[in-house]
Amino acid sequence: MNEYQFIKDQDPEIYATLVGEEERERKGVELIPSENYVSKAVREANGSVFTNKYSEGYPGRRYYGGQEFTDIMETITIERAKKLFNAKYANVQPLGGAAANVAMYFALMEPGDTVLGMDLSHGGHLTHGHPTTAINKVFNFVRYKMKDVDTGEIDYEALRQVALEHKPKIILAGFSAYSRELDYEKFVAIAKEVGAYTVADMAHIAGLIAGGVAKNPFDAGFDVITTTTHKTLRGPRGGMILIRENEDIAKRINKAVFPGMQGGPHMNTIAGKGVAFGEALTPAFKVYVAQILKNTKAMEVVFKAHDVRLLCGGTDNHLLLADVFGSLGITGQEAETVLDEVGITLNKNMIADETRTAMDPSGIRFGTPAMTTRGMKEREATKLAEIMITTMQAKDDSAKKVELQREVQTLCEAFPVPEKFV
Ligand code: DSN
Repeated sequence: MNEYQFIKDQDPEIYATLVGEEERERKGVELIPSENYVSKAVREANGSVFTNKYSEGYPGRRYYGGQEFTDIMETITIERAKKLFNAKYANVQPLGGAAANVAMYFALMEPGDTVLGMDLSHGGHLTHGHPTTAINKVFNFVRYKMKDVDTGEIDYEALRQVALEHKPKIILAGFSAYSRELDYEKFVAIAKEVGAYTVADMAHIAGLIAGGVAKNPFDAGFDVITTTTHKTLRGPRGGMILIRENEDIAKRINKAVFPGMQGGPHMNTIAGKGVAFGEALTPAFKVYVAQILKNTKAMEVVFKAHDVRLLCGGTDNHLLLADVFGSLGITGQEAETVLDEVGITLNKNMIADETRTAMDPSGIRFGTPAMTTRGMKEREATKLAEIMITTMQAKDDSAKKVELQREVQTLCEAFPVPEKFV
């Protein structure tokens, strides 16, 4: 039976968009590094009766009755999150990564206090204090950068100097467009010197950490991790905050999430997180995340063979940033558009010390979490990287683009979007 039968009968307009999106996801290759395909089990939980329920508060301490099943479900989800990340406490209620970060700031700081975070043009995130965000009006953000944009090495000495000068309350590690591992021990040492909390925004690499192929900041002594649950972790769209061991921090985080920031948690999404965390605890998930890294490496090899400049000089994780304007003479926007035409989705991206605009920058950002979920391996990653480069070189050649689009479609037909991971 058609899984959208009720929508089809009741609301043909929305039904048409669902069918269209399903086909788009099936027929194209998804290389946006922050996207993935969730299992059918996660989608069932997300679309379940838990969407009907108000559950302000936390398990055992709610403001509404009827919590016998929500309490059990949220507790299971919390316990799985703690196990995955080796955390003593977890809050699984944040509605997204931005909400998690804002709650974390209010839990650990007073208005006017300072955060030391990654420069936004060097891979930091909007919620790390972009001038256009509301949070930037409340807290003071200062920056560290890479020392060398062609190796990705962070300038830890400059970071220390900024910390000594500005005495931040939080030193924030993490990124949305950076492809190397961080030296978490150095962050912790500097934070100790200035009396700051250490927070890692691991939204992009949470799945890699959970599966053991990226370092866990808690092993170096970080206090808090914030994350989304829908990227490499392959869960539903949402956020989460993990606390390594400090009970006082955990209590402040809980209060900052509810009632500080949010009302009723989305219990259906929390159920989806629980199911996804269950999947991430299986041996199959470790194999999956290890393959993500092999696939990005395979793409790196092809881009380097074609002399395309890669920011950070390559990758240790699930994503790559390429300076296509500098190397191939095509802007990030042109590349995004032409690749979309052949069925490859990725995003234009500013590169470090960008000279162009955010809407038409020099770079593209792409990654392998979603294509790896489809079962594609190094051979397909290599093929895709070659198709990407040929497409960008042939951006005005319509006949060539039709041929490339057929190649992408053939690949997609051979690797259907799976419904089950365990
Ligand atoms: N929009 C996400 C990303 O693509 O990295 C982060 O918020």
